[in-house]
Amino acid sequence: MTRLEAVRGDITTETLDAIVNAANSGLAPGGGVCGAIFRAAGPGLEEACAALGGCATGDAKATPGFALPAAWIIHTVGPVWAGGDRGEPERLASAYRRSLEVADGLGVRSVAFPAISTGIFGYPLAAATDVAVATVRAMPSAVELVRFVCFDEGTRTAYAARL
Ligand code: AR6
Repeated sequence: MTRLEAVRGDITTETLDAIVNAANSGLAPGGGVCGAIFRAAGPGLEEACAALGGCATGDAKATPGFALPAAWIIHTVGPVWAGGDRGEPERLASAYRRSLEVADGLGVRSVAFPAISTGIFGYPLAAATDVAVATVRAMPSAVELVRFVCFDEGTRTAYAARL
């Protein structure tokens, strides 16, 4: 059984086994939480990401955490919101599922997620948190703790309402 919780915070300071990055398909630094993770992890991360050959929307790939407290970074690419009828819910669910599969492959027991797609990618917060919580709950996994790390109070409240 995976335990789910939501906290307010900065995911780059999380001390769980792995943190998830809301990445772009090129696995390039970018902005938002992704830019913050690249800055905090240090230059080794860019080199490691360049060797991965990108990541499709809905897929996930791991690198070490480099200078981060977390041992691993799981890079996943959520969908860009385009109105909701372009497969966005399925692709967002896939990003959460694939991240947990990668976490299981690494043997990690605790994973921190940001609110994937709800920033620059424009996915409406309420709908995105529905997908995040339902998908993680439905996914059989050896991960014992999933922590949704929310950068602002509105996001934390949205998760808290669903947990
Ligand atoms: N810790 C936790 N959450 C954060 C942090 C942080 N340090 N910083 C921002 N957030 P976004 P997306 C929240 O835009 O929508 C990038 O350029 C933020 O407030 O980071 O999936 C990538 O390279 C929001 O709630 O990710 C991609 O090109 C959430 O993280 C694109 O943006 C996600 O916002 C991905 O866009």
